[in-house]
Amino acid sequence: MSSQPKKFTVGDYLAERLAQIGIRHHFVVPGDYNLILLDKLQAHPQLTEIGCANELNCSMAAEGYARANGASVCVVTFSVGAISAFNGTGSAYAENLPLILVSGGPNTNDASQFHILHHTLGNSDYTYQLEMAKKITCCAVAIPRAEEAPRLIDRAIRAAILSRKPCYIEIPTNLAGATCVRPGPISAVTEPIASDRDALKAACAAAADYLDGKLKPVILVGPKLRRAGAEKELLKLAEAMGCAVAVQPAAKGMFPEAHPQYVGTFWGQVSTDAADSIVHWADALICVGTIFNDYSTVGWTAVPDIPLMAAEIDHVTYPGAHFSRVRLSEFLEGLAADVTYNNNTMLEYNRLRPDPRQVHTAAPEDALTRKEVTRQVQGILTSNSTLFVETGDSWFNGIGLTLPAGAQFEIEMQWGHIGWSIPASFGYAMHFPTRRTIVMVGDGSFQVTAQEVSQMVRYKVPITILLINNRGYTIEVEIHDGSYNKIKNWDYALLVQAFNSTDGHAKGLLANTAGELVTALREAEEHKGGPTLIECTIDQDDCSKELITWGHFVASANARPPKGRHDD
Ligand code: DPX
Ligand code: MG
Repeated sequence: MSSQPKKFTVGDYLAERLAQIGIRHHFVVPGDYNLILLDKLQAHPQLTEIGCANELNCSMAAEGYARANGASVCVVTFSVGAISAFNGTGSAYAENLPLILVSGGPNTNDASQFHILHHTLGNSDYTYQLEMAKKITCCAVAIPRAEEAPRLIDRAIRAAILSRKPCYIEIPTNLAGATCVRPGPISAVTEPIASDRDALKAACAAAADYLDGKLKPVILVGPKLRRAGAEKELLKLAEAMGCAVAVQPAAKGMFPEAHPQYVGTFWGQVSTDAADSIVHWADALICVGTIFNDYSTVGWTAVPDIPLMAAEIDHVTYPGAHFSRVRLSEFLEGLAADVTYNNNTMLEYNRLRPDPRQVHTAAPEDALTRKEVTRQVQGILTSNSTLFVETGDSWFNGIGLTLPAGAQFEIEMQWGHIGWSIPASFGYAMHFPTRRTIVMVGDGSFQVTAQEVSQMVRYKVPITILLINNRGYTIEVEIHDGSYNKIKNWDYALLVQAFNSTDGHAKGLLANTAGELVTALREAEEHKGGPTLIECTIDQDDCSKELITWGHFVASANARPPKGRHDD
């Protein structure tokens, strides 16, 4: 290729591998330890550099990009940058996303010469960052010599792609431009590990047998389904079985809501569409990529009390059996071929199915409420929408919505970092510029990562942000109240316009009434040259009843007294 540099370097090697695995945008914050590396990445014709305001946001933007693209990269400088980026890397770990965290590192001569360097802890041991990274990635490598770069870069990227977890690659500042061999075939990095044929066959046959002995099977879908790339195969299994299909809150949208077998979101007392009635009636629960944590089980009150059959990303476990090296998509497809049709739970659910909710439409002059915001968001969702819902009451407001076929839903429920939705939606929209990205975010969360709106302005990304201003940390109020749950109010609409400076096109709008929100949403839809933030002011005590119920149970789980030897 004529555009390729004559001298091929470690930086070029990384750039080529990133392009080969489908990365088209890399999220960066510069610093003197990574500048040569950034030059090399910039020089690659298939990579576009996206600058971020800080490394926390940069890592979260990459986290969002990985949701859209399947993998992502975040490039930062040593320690001052990387340690902030560890937060988004933790999110990628918790949320099962292959985010490649790349950090510049000290010159390879400095450690042996006992030099004290800037941006470090002030001693000459520079291994601490690599050691920290090992805990929050599936594979962490530091390149000691250019000759080792191909092996270590390939190892880290392969581990990330196969395990759907982040990896860490540290490239010393004097190695990014060092001569390196060219990469070999990319299949050596990306080729998936196939299921063990015998284990797969045995798992499907045993699962079909197990289900034959049950009368009331239900499928429960969890967030790892999409990470395993097995949504189509799940649909096949569901249709072959004919049974009810519920989703966990973090898996909303992973099974089509318009499908006749969809029975809602299961999370105990705050379930939607009476999903809990049918899940509790089941005598077999096929859990596909599920995560049972204190939030999804509503403070451990909604742990199903029947034996679970758990189909995971790379293994299957259920009462009396375990099969390793079975890929989820292959297992679901194989079981779909072996299983017997049994729609008992669907017949029962159709008798339990709640009537469609009557939603009151507010008059234009009515003060804005949470319910009215949610009703209007429902009205703008189309097959082309992606809805991001932030930690806070936005979770409950978003989960209560009905997704039209094709609409996507993004939530970060395992990590639960307030502020995630702003950079993550930005990263996501860089991959999907023609989808309409809509964010529901609280005032407290917005304050954590507000700067990243300025990148939406810079890159002219038309995201619609509904900022729900209830003057504080309401979800925390429901879990445990105190003066720390109050925050300083901002003029959010004005702030967003400040990001415009002389050349930006963000819109900041304020909606105090139902009518003002209608007008603002219309303006947002027509505005294509940058983001539109609509500050929706609601009363401080206006929150969903699901949040209150859930908050009470989570608070009791948090408050369990320690169990010591004397309490046994
Ligand atoms: C905290 C949370 O305003 O939403 O709807 O008012 O609750 P609501 P806001 O965005 O407030 C969010 C706030 C403070 N959680 O209620 S959920 C603790 C927390 C966290 N992440 C980080 N720090 C603290 N989840 C980074
Ligand atoms: Mg709030």
